[in-house]
Amino acid sequence: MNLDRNQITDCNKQLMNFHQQELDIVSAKLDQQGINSEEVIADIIKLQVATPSWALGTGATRFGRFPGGGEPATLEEKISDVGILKQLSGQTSSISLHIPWDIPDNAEEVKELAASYGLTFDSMNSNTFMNDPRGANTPNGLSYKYGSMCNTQEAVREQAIQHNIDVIEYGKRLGSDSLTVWLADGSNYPGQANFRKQFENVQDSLQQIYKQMPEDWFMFTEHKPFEPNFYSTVNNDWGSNLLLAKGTGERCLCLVDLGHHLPNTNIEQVVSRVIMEKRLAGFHFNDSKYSDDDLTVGSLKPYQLFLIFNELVEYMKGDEKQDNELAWMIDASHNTKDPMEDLLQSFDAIALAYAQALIIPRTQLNELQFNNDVAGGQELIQNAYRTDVRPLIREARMRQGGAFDPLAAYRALEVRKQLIDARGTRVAVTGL
Ligand code: LRH
Ligand code: MN
Repeated sequence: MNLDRNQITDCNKQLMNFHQQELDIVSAKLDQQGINSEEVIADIIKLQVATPSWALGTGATRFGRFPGGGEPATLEEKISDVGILKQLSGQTSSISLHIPWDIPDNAEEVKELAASYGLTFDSMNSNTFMNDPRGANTPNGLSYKYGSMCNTQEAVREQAIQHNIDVIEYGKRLGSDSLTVWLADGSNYPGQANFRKQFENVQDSLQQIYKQMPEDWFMFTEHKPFEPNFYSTVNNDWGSNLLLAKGTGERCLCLVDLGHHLPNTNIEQVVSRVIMEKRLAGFHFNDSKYSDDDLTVGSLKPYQLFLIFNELVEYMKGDEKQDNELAWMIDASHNTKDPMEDLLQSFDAIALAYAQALIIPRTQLNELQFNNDVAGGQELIQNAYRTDVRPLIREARMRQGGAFDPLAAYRALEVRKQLIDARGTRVAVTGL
């Protein structure tokens, strides 16, 4: 489904004068601080966030699932929905697939379909955390109940390795260039497993996959402290993740899922450490109150998101560069919201935090930090956080044919109603 671009332009018409006034005000204010608003707008346009295929339908918890209507049931429908998000926001140009949930019937046709919406395929996610009912991720017909790459049984590890190689093959045909490996592997009780043997099995398995990975591909390993295992997880934190990445190869990098950190973890410092080691893959953006809640980005801890982007802008505007482009991806699950509205809000929160970090006068900040002007440094970054940068983001969207306010346009154009009219209220489980 393609939206009529004129309808989006019409949505902006009512706000145009108000927008221009606000844009002039903030541009003048930034100009006084030596910040070029045109450069900020250009950077915002460049920040394209991948949409996760598994977040286009209603998510679930073990306590139930309350699906809305018009949800995508096929890979083709998911691609079409991401096309709508791109048209409305101008902030997403790729889709991150999860195998076996998104196995393409014909990869070349799927690639063409995505291209017709201006979309490409971002990182490919493998899945050895559940036994696919069709056996699509268990080529040897063995269960991942006691883990996959950490499993004491070599045949299970071999099966997990083969599944990841299969995922790479799908990715090559779709034009992706990275494999994301999140492992549920771990244990539920003391005495159940040997920490070191599990870690070494995972390390060895990642090395075997890495050897089969094309030279121009990257592997992203993703740490998580717990769930679905509740006593230990092999790749539990940034330390284990860094060890695994370094033990696997130069092009194995650490993916930071914001929800995969124990309460009060200083995630912006984790990001700084991983960047210092030149091993940052990128992000699974979301937000959380308690654990891996997969809530809308910036909905609980927007200041933390800003502080994380402060570390990222220091890296992006600095001289030291990693070989890879950082991967910007959302990983969320929507239990009570329209998935499309939730994703549009997440794109907005990411652009806001990025823009706020982009307007921090970095030279001044370095001076204040060097002179131990504690309050001065704090005030400087808080001033950026408290600056209304929304006119810059609106302008960035409009320049890409997007809506000033994508969520309002989504509702005004009755997109969900159109999807329900087209697809009905059938229930389709296409992910978590
Ligand atoms: C694990 C995780 C991982 C995905 C899954 C959908 O919690 O963050 O990135 O495979 O969610
Ligand atoms: Mn994730």
